[in-house]
Amino acid sequence: MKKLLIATAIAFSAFSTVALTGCADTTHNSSEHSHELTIENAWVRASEYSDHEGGMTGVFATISNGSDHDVILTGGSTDIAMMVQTHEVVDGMMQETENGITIPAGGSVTLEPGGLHVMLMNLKKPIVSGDKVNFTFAFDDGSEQAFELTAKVSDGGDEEYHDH
Ligand SMILES: [Cu+2]
Repeated sequence: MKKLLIATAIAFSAFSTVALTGCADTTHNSSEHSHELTIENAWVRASEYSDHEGGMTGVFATISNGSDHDVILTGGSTDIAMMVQTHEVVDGMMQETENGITIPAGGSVTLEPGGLHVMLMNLKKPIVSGDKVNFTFAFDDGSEQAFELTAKVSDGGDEEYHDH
């Protein structure tokens, strides 16, 4: 048992070193891409729809594109959900967007309850207020940005999740 723990510790520290090196390389090489995308106020919603396994919820944020070309948010990845989609709300009903969410050149888009959002579906674990959820935003230029989101309750946009 002790040997196994030591082996795990060594493997983990080796991984950390690789991860840090990768991070440094990204910083040097990303002038054309990821530095021009700024993600602020990212959070995940806690609600009656997310508080059980198999539930769903939305990820929200303000995304700014400082580049001179449009960038498309294609979705992202997380360990906590089986499926991640980009959604919009039309006439009070949410649906998957056909081509991600476009962040216009020099502009910004706010994902918010009742509007555009990234949907986490078929949750593997409940999400309740205060939970930390790792989520990585992914864009069509190949860039990604990882966050640890804090789950919180929101008043607005409840109709987003209602079945009709
Ligand atoms: Cu949705």
